[in-house]
Amino acid sequence: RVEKAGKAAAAAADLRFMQLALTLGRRGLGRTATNPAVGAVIVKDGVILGRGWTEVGGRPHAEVEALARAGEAARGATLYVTLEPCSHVGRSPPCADAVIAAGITRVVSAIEDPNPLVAGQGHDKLRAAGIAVDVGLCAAEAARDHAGHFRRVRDRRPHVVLKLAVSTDDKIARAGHKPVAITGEETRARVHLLRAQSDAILVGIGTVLADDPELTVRLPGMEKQSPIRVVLDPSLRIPGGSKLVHSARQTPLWLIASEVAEAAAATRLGAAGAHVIHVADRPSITDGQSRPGLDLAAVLAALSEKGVTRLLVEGGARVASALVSENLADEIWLLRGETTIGADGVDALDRLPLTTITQSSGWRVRDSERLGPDTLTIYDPT
Ligand code: AOF
Ligand code: ZN
Repeated sequence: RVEKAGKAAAAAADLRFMQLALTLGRRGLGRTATNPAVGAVIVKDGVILGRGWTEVGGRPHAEVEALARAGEAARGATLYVTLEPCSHVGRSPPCADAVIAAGITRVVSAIEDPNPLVAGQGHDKLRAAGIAVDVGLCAAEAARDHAGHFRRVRDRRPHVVLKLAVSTDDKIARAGHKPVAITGEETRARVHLLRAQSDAILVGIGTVLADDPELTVRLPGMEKQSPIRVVLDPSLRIPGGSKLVHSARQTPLWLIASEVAEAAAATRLGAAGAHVIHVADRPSITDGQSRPGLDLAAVLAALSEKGVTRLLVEGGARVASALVSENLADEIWLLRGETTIGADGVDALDRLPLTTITQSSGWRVRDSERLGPDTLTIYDPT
């Protein structure tokens, strides 16, 4: 019985340290692309000797940081890490080699790295050096945190989070797209945090023309963590006087234009600091109907190519429904406020009822919470 109790205590300690590593890793979300935001903790006899997370820009890697903190004390210690230590020579030598050289005797790793340069070889290298390697603790949490990296290496597109803020009657704006406050202060703070944890935010040109949004992070102390702002603007209609164009020199603004967009407009917007990316036109499929517009899959491929791994889509109805009907949304954040708009308001999804998400076997609730007077429900595809 003593042995059993000891095993349970050891498992509980493993879980606690891995959860700490996950928390540390999340500090880098939105700031490490194209690298995943990894966390690492080094522990000996229950004492934490070093903590690390992937630094801004993706280097140094988490393990190297934690090993540097632990120094000589790492000899004989356990490393908890939220992703398989790398085995490839990248911008610095492989983390697996550093772990071996430091004398770590056990590695608890949350999940294998699907990057073909690694893909199990990091774990193999550690085992070959005589290190005890346990893989899979908190794998689901780690997969969620690394979703951007996994999508990038597996599907050559970003992980896409679709945010929808709707009224009690499933509307996102008043008739004529007149803006209206739907959700409150708590929701705003939560959305800004989500922005900071994303590499880029995307909206359609309709949202820019209707709302003139800034799409930055305005949380105290986090103002510098605004992601790249991306606008789907096939014919480059964005006004030179918009807040987005005005702030393009402080916070990057990428405009996704059709191949046939006017060259003069591209030059003018480029001179204002925007970066114009041309993508092929292809009718997107909404509600079984083909409609002209940018090829969303091509847009996502172009963003991935440019290093975006975590993309937040904030509107409007047309982009949202195209993403949903083309199965390109990986998560949906449905924020429901107390406001009621009325039947003449703008529907959350263009030509699709919201029940396409809320009452469909294609989506299931992962999480639900109150944000002041509002509710946030997060849906995952089934
Ligand atoms: C780790 N620890 O903290 C991270 C890893 O371009 P490089 O050389 O930085 O390598 C990038 C790859 O390293 C990336 O695609 C992913 O497979 C892995 N990221 N690995 O051991 C870390 N961020
Ligand atoms: Zn590494």
